[in-house]
Amino acid sequence: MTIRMFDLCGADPERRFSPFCWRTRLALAHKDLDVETVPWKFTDREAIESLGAQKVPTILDGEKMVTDSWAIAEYLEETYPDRPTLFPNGKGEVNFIRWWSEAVMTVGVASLILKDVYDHLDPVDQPYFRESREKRFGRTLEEVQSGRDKGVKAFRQALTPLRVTLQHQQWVAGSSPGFADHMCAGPFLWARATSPFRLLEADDSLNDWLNRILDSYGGVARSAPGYD
Ligand SMILES: N[C@@H](CCC(=O)N[C@@H](CS)C(=O)NCC(=O)O)C(=O)O
Repeated sequence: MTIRMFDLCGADPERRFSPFCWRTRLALAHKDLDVETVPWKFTDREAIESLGAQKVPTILDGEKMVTDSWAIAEYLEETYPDRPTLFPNGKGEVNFIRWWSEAVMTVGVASLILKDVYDHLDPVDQPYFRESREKRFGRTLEEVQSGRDKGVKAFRQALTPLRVTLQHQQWVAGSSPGFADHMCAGPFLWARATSPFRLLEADDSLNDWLNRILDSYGGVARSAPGYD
């Protein structure tokens, strides 16, 4: 049965940019499950609230609704145990990656591209995004993103644990990819979809891993609209 996934989009419905939705998109591809993505906008509340969800990613597997990227990964692992595992080493340490990728990567990337994200939204979503994100950050979108040429240096430095890990093993999850890789890739795919700003220097060894992610699973991420 085809799984339906509500997936955040910009003014261009093909431009899918949520870091959390990318986690789920890669996890579904990893499990080799049929998926139909449903483009979703921030102001399209009714479409997911009628299912009992507040945010995306949200999936519908038949009658079963699951929301939240971590909960979806757990659901897929439990429901499709015969498919390639998302947690080759169990879930324990992956939980650390979950919170590290959110606190360091997602927050870090937001401070570098937030106004660019806004620029890619459908005009109907822009007032909500500006108001909610400016409240969250306590500054205007323009202020959040200003000084990013300096800020990106600290962001790159903060990626050292990821960079060094990937100098010793092919994937964050070890010898094969897993949900740990999907979580770390999400923020990069978010930026790729919405901003020409370069998060990584051209000679950063992290590019090798990121390129492998982009080309994995039939190139599901590479073929999505974005800045390369
Ligand atoms: N913890 C959630 C976070 C999901 C999330 O924050 N999704 C954002 C899009 S990136 C959303 O749906 N936001 C709705 C809103 O801001 O109203 C997960 O891992 O899925």
